[in-house]
Amino acid sequence: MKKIILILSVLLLLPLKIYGANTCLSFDGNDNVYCGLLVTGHLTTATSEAWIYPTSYPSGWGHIIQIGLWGTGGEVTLGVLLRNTGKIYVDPGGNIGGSIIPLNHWTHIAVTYNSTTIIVYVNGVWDAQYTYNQNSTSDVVSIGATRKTDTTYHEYFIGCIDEVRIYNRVISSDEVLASFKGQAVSTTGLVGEWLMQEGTGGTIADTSVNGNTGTITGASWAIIAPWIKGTQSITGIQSITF
Ligand SMILES: [Ca+2]
Repeated sequence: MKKIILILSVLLLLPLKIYGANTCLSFDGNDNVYCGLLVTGHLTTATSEAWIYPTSYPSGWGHIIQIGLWGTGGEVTLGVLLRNTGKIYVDPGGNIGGSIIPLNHWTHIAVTYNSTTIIVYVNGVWDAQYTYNQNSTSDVVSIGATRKTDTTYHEYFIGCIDEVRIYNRVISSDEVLASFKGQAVSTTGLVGEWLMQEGTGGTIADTSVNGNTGTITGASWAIIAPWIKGTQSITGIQSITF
């Protein structure tokens, strides 16, 4: 009887572990999520942020969050990538951040721009700053790979991505730090938020006012994300290993 109860308990707990956990998406090197058109025209100010857990550096570039289309006649509004050097790379302009992003750790990335200046934050701390020249053709959003003007993909991220947010404003350094700590940040200007809490299925919900559901191609669900948004402070922790 005890054995039956134990088996039943395990069977009952398995789904709880999937659906009660903070899930994320795992990208193995040829996957992407397409979230559709963010805004008509171009964002002239923006912030992109995400938690990333790279398991391998890409051979060239691995796109984390892309706003815009890249390719013939196209250039992104704001692209946040991981380079084969382990550093954050920002498109357009080929600007590379200062910190090496560790493999098999969670790291928080935020990038802001105000039409002329890009600022890169790593784990809530200023990492690099650049002069910027925006020149996009269409502000569509892709996660995990570069979407080209012919709608094919390349430059794949390898590892996990979670809690992607896009604002149509430059969030402050205090807000970046608060987000890193899992604290609430004003939703003013929040135009895309994909928390990846579904844990199953082929889409991710956009919990911003825009409701741009993301379509998953190839990426799988994982349960290695450590906290649920806004419910747990991780003050002082720079990266987390599981
Ligand atoms: Ca999540």
